[in-house]
Amino acid sequence: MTGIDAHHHVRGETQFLDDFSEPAGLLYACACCSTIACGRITTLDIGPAQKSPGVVRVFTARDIPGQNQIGGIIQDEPLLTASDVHYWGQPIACVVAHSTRQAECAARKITLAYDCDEPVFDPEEAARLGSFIIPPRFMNLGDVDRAWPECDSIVQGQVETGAQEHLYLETQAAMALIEEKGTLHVYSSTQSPTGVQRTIARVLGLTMTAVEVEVRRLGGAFGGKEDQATAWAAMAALAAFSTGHPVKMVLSRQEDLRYTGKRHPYRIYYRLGLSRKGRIKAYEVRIYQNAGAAADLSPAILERSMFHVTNAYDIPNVRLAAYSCRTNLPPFTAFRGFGAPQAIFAMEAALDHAAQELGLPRTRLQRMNLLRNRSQFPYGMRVTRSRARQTFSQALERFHFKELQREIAQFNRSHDLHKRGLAVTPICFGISFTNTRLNQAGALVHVYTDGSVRVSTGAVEMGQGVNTKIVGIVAQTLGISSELVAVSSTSTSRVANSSPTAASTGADMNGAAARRACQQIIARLKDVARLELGEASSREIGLENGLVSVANHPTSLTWNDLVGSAYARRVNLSAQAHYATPRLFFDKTMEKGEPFAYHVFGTAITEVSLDCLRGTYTIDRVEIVHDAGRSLNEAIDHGQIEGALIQGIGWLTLEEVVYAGGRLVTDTLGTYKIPDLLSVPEITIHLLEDADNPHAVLHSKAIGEPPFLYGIGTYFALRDAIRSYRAQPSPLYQAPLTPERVFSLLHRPQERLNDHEA
Ligand code: LUZ
Ligand code: MOS
Repeated sequence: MTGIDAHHHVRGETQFLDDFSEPAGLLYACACCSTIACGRITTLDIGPAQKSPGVVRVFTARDIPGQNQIGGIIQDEPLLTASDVHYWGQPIACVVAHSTRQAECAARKITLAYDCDEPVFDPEEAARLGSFIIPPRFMNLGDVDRAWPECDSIVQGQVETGAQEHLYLETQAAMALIEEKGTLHVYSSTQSPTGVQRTIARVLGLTMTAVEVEVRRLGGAFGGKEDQATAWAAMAALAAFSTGHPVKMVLSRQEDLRYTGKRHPYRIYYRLGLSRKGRIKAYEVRIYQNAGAAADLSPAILERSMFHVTNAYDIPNVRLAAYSCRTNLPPFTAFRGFGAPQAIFAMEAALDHAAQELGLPRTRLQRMNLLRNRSQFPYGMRVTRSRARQTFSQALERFHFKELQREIAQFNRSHDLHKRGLAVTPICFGISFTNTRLNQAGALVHVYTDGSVRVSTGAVEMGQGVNTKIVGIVAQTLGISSELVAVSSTSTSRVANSSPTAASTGADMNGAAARRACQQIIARLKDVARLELGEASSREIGLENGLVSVANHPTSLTWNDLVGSAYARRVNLSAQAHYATPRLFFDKTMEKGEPFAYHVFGTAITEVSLDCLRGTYTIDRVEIVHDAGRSLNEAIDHGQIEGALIQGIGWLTLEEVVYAGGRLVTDTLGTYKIPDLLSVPEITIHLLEDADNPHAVLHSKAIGEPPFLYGIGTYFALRDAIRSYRAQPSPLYQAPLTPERVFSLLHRPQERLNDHEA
């Protein structure tokens, strides 16, 4: 089954928020944001802006009727700051006018003056100043101190990963309408309708029942709309609530780039101890997360980093310290992988370093240390069904790794100025929100008297295909054609208290809830079928291919007749259901528990070519064996793997976020580069066969985030190629590995080399 939106997408007919038909009297909002990184506002004069043509009203902190607070995990972020400025681009005022242009023009007339303080941008400097988002966290497995003396080799080093812009095609957007009796209907481009609803209620001093938030679909999100869609929706709601007019707020690309948070930059220090043969004995990591100026989702992201420090490896002794550092940059936020990519990159860097030190192939070290069944993670959980070894060996065999390795070595011997590189990347990603309470979902299913079915869940469609998967689950459960099933927009009035569509759990949890709702309806319909068929009620009634079956034999009773009969007999044809992922728990005082329902495994092989004179490179081929469970939809899963891989490659190669004095320098697509069609490698994906998974709906596995990690192979394949040209000094693993940085690794002055390989 192809994606249910595909037809409309390719014809350009799909409606995104800014395409919705505009209500009469619609006003347009624009934010006025700070132009310093740290200090206090001494003058804020909105007078000239208020007199500007077309302006209806200018809002500042003083106009907020409820709490001026949008922080989710920690209440440390005002919607509009009245005094203290913590980052360049922090919202101060919101201008509402009859056109976007008029609002933007007026926003520039707001007069601001500040007392400036010294900003802090470096996470370790923030840590030295004691500037943390949450108290540092520590986690231990085994005893590293007793393990170090037993190691034959110990390497230590430093890893730096950069920020990453989400670059969803649809920028942040919201439209708020007043309904009768002072209630609001808000369309928001958010992954978290309930989060937006809760925050708007708080900001306006309303109950949550007074605010309905509705989401049709998003033009991409990638985590960037998990928390950070809220501010713009709250501003539109504030303006609509106060003026009585509908208000729309859509960020321009440049506003979106400048004002919204990105993937967190991390600095990580590692120490890895191994036996002579390459068995890992001990791993110590210190993680500095650059959180930016407010908590946003940083504590949860740090937690996922902590849970992924050992990637797909069994390491008996681990010591970990994790710091979420408050700096004067726009609050960094969720981005596909949610802190795991940084931690896993550090693990792979440490292994790369150790392989150089021991003079062993990196793949040997990887293979020797892969997770086994019952291996324990530092957070206490044991692996139930490790597919780390299975995917690793399959990838190497299926894609003829040995021959490839030989061929590349041969190529590198016979070429001086062109080198090729190779890397294998096993991955392991835990599925469930690390915050246990979020692991619940709801669904509402209606069967209409013509046999068509409408399903609503808390899931937000953002191009990832969750609606298509849910249609598939509903059709399969009811035994009817998927053409009979439609998915409603996501609304807080249809499904309440939904968790954000995030953590790769959208289809898992909402699909499971939808299936449960269908099962309730089926139970009632089976009773109706027994009455209709007059069969012995002991025999097994089924629903398949639109027909009722008895003991697996189709009868002439159709789905439509059955539904009609149920209605005539006054049987309820609607059901609401709830799903809560079973067994999860986590004890933060012990830092131990079972935070995940299961893990996703896979292995990628990455092949690159390097032009050593210029520092330019191509990513030639990526070959992947991935554990998707029993895929709910292979086309969608392939698409998710390809997209995530390319996004991961971008993070580690081209995409460089640069700030100067806290102001984003790379604030256009002329200066911020993402992979384009021509830089995409040849991708081969093999989904693991016979891969059941009892822990998710219909034995599937979550797909959204794990394949992002395959991009990590690119970095190490490039380092491999660079080493073939020139031995490298003791490594600082710094990403992104832009052509500029590659050039400097290839050609920097010789005297600075402190050679490990020569
Ligand atoms: N969001 C969240 C996430 O709130 N908690 C998580 O554990 C998570 N993991 C991945 C992506 N988003
Ligand atoms: Mo998330 S990074 O919104 O799954």
